[in-house]
Amino acid sequence: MIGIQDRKLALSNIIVAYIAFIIGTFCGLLQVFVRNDALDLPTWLDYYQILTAHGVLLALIYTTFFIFAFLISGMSKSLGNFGPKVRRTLWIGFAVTTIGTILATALIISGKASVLYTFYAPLKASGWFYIGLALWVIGTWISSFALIGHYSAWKRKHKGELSPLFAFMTITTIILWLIACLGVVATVVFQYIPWAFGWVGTINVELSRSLFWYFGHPLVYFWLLPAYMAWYVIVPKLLGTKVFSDSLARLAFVLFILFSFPVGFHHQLTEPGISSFWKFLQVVLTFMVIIPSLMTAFSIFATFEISGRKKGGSGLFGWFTKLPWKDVRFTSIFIAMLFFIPGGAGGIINASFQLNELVHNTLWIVGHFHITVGAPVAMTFMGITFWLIPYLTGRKLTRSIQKLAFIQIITWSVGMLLMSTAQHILGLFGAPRRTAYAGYNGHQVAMQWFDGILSNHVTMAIGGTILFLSAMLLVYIVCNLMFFAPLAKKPVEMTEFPMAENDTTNTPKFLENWWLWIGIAILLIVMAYAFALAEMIQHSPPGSKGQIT
Ligand code: HAS
Ligand code: CU
Repeated sequence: MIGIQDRKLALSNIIVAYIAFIIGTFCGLLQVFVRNDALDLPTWLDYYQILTAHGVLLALIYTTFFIFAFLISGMSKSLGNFGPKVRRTLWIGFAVTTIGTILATALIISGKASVLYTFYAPLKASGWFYIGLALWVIGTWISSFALIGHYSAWKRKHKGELSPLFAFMTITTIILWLIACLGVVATVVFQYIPWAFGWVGTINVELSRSLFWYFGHPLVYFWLLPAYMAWYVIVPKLLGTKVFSDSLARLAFVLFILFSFPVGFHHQLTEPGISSFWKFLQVVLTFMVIIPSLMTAFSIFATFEISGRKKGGSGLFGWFTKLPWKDVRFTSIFIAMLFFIPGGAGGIINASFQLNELVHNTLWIVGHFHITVGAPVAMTFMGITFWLIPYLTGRKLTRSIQKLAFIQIITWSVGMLLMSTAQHILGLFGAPRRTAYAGYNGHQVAMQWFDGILSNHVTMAIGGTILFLSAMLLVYIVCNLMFFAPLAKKPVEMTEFPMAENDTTNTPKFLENWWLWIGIAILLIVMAYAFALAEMIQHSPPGSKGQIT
C-alpha cells in the first residue's frame, strides 16, 4: 500500500483530470449539434471557441493529469514511497501545471484564444494563452524530473539491477515527453509569445507548424504509452498470469523513443513549404513506429491465450471464453484494444503519402483520433479509474457501481462506434474538418451522399449525445468512488493495485541504457529535421501578421 501522502498527490491529479473531462465533454456535445445545424450558439459563444476548449481540455489536460496520477501511484508502488524532496517537487509541478491550465482555459472561455488545440499560426490568440501553455509544459517537466529523481535514487541503491517494469516504462514515457516538448517550447517561447505580445511583427508559419508537429506526433504516444503500460503490466495480473515477455515489452517501449520523433511531417503532407524528399523520408520512418504497436498486439494475444488455456480453454479459440468478462477492469480495456485495431489501421492509411491527400482535411481524421485517443486511450484510463480511485481512497467498487461501470463503458463504445464510423465515411465523401459548416451549399447539408444512415451528421450527433451521457455516468462513478462508496475493511480484491509479476532473467541489460537510446533518437531527429528546418528558415516567404477570429 502506498503512503497517504503519495495517495493525496495522485488523487489531486485525478480530480483536476475529471474537472477538465466534464467541461471538455460538454463542449463536445455542443459541437455535434452545431455541425448538425440543430443548434445556434448564443452570440457570446462560437463554434471555434468550444472546439478549442474540447480539444485542449480532453486531449491535453484530461490526459496529462490522469497520466501523472497513474505514473505517480505506480512509481510509489513499485519503487517505494517518495522522499520529502521528490514529493515537494511533485506538488510544485502539479501546482504549476494547474495554474497554466487555468490561465489557458480562462482565455479560451473568454473567447481570446479560439485557435484550436493545434494553435496553428496565422491564427492568433492572446499572448497570455501561450504563457498558460508554457506554464503547463514547465509544470509537467518539474513533475517529470521529480519522478526521474525517485528512479535514480532507486537505481543507486540497486546497482546493476534492472528496474521494475512499471518504473522502466514510466521513465521511457517521461524521456519521450521531455524530448517532444522541446519543439513546442521552441515555437511557443521564440515565435508565438514575441509575436502575440507585438514584440515582433510577423511569424514564420511553416516553421511554427513543423515545430508543433515535431511535438504533436510524440504527444499521441505520450497518451498511448501509459495505456500500453496498463496492457502490459495490469492486464496480465487481472488474468492471473505473468507478463508475457519482459524483454519484448521493454524493447517495444524503447522503439517508441527512437521512432516517435522523426515523423511529424506526416501531419503536413499537403503543405507546400516542405520538399517531398523530407516528407517521404518521414513517411518511411512512420512505418517503423508501427512496429512496436504490432509487437504489443502480438504480446497481448499471447497473454490472453496463455491465461485462457491455463484456465482450461481448449481448441483454437476456447481460451477466449475463459477471459474474465465479468470484471469491468478487464472488459473496459479489452474493448479499448478492439478499437485500436481499426484505429491503427486508419493511422497507416493516413501515413500513406498518396492516400493522405484524400483524407487530410476531412472528418476522416476526426474519426481517426476518436478511435485512437478517444477510445483505446480513454477507455483504458476508464478501466484504470475503476480500481485506481478505490485503491487511493480505500473505498470499495461495490457491485451496483460495477454494474453502472459496465453501462458506462458499453454506452461509450456504442456512442464512439456510431460517431466515429459516421466521421470516417463522411470524411471519405469530402466533409471538411475544423469548420462549423458541414455542407457545401449554404447552410443545409445539400449533397445527397450526406444522407445515408451512417454517412450522416445526425448519426454523428446521436453518437455524440450517447457519449456525453456516458461521460456524465463516469463522473457520477468517479464522485462515488472518491467520496461516497463504503470504506473497504481490509485491502481486499478491487482495492488492489494490480501489477503482474515479470521474469527478468533473460532480459538484456543494455535495454536500460538510456543514453544509448537518447543518442540514436537525436541522430534520427537531426537526420529527419535539420535540413528541412534550415530550408524553412532560409527560404521563408514574408512572415504572417496573423488573424484573430
Ligand atoms: Fe494518428 C493524425 C498516423 C496512432 C492520434 N492521429 C492524428 C491526429 C491525432 C492522432 C489526434 O500519418 C490528428 C491531429 C490533428 O488534429 O490534425 N496515427 C498514425 C499512425 C499511427 C497512429 C501511423 N494516432 C495514433 C494514436 C493516437 C493518434 C495511438 C492517439 C493516441 N495520425 C497518423 C497520421 C495523421 C494522424 C498520418 C495525420 C493525418 C492528417 O492528414 O492530418 C500508429 O501508431 C498506429 C499503429 C497501431 C496499430 C494497431 C495495433 C493494434 C493493437 C490492438 C491489439 C488488440 C488486441 C485485442 C490484442 C498498428 C495494439 C484483440 C482481441 C481479439 C480477440 C480480436
Ligand atoms: Cu502523427
